[in-house]
Amino acid sequence: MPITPTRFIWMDGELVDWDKATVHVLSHSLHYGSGAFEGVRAYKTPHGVAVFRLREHIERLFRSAKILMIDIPFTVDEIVEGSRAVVRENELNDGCYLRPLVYLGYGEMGLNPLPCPVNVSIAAWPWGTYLGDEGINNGVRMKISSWQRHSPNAVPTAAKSTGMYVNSSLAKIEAIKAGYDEAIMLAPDGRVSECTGENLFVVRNGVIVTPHPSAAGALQGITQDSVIEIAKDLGYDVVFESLIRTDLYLADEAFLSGTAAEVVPISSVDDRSVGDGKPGPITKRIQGAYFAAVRGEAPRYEKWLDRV
Ligand code: PPE
Repeated sequence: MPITPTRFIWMDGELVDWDKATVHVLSHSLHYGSGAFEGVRAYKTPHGVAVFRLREHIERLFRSAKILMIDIPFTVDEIVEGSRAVVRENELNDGCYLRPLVYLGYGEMGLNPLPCPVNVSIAAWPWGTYLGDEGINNGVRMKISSWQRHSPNAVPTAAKSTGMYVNSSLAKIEAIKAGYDEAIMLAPDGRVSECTGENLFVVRNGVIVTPHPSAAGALQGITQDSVIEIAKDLGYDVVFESLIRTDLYLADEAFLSGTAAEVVPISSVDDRSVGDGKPGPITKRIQGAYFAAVRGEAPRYEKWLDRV
């Protein structure tokens, strides 16, 4: 997905011109994947642009850093304010995607990351639908990947670490080359984990089921959490439960959730249509309520909006 440049990127406390926001080729994270990042979206609302669940994202960034033993030289408040500044100063009033990144910079080489300088950047740019307008409206075709999700004792799946995404990218390449939109990854025990950059839900007999992030070795999604709250508010039962691949084939409805992707119906898994292959009624209701929440059209979820 192409990036549309904006004016400034926040780097270590300063707003730097977009073109000057560069790093040295010997930066540690570039070699060893030793960084952590976030993906956050801001939306246009009737009362100005608002970042969706900003503090929760930045708190997760700090949890990722903790797992990686990276000591971020800023506070949560400073990164939250830096994120707001990037949206404000770039005048991204119609909304945008934000990418906070913690990376180990230039100064040390070798596998011991502990002596490395810790740098933080926050970029933002307008970003359209991640899996395409067609996907968001009519559903995406999924393939179960031959690439397994990491064992949490090999690469910690609770950390949104840059290096972890080699695994996701391999799965994504495989799915795209085979003509699908996105991949579903199974955990080492064979159970459904998540997608390359999204969590996954199925609907079975009116009950909404999603794998528990810790049990499934998946990222604890903030969109997943939002969907669960919205679904319960709409009166649905939501349960954390392990899923196997045939649960996906036999689901009445299925959808995925993520900040970049938002809420996207799944039309088929491994060429078996989910339900009748069209977005199901529960999926559509939840998707509609999610978009109303992020766009500031649902007073109940104002608490999730951070105005810049
Ligand atoms: N699982 C993974 C592996 C993941 O990367 C994401 C977010 C999620 C689940 C959903 O988490 P949340 O955004 O909190 O609901 N993926 C980010 C990166 C996407 C990318 O292309 O890069 C995102 O959605 O911003």
